Amino acid sequence: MKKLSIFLLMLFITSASVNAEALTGGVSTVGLGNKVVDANTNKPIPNAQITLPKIQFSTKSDENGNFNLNANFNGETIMSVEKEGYKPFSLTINEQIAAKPMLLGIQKSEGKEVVIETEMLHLGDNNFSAGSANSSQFTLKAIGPFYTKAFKMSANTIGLKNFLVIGSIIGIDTAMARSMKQNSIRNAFSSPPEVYFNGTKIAEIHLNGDNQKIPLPNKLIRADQINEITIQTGKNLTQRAYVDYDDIEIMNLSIQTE
Ligand SMILES: [Ca+2]
Repeated sequence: MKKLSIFLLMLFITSASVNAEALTGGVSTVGLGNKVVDANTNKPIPNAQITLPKIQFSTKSDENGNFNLNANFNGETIMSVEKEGYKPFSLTINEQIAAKPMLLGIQKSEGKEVVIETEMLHLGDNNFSAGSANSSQFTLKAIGPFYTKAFKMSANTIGLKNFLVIGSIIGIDTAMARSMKQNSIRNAFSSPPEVYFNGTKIAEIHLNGDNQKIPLPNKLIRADQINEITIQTGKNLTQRAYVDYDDIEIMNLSIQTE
């Protein structure tokens, strides 16, 4: 057993030095060669914070916008990029995506969006199947079946188009998510998460993905007053013995006005 561990250790050291050589030679290897740029100008963005909340990995881009993901994770995970003056950005990645160089274009904030939440949220009950979409992802304790946030909207938003933008959402186990092969559960599926704006249901979310934009009906906006967004997760429709909420994770909520 000891011999085996020493052998494995040697193997590890050997492969690590191969990677190091590739790096100094300027060749991209696993997790290397990623860059953050301004989506409009393509100019590199230094000092952006790149985070994988699942495994509490965090790094910053260098003066040329470059960063490495020296992180181990399995399955899909949410990666977020934060930089002052820019819109919060997140992306669902997996090992295959992370193995290739990633070019991330982030957009300058125009002051037209209201950031509602930048922390990763886990809705549900921490009871989920191993085949669930992104089940290996769940490390945060569930805050319960719903999330609510109050925020102010100015009077001029009524004449414009307004959206709730969900940066990333994973773990949804609806029939549609199953048919799109977003999970590997064979015998169960859940109702979709529902979105409420000032008490009225405005959307159902059937699929996992990034940057989902949900229109906010203008007639529901309370101008210059407190407005409220609620996201309620679905229920497992094949479990009748008890209530099993669909465990999902959400990152980066904002209201955008166009
Ligand atoms: Ca559950």
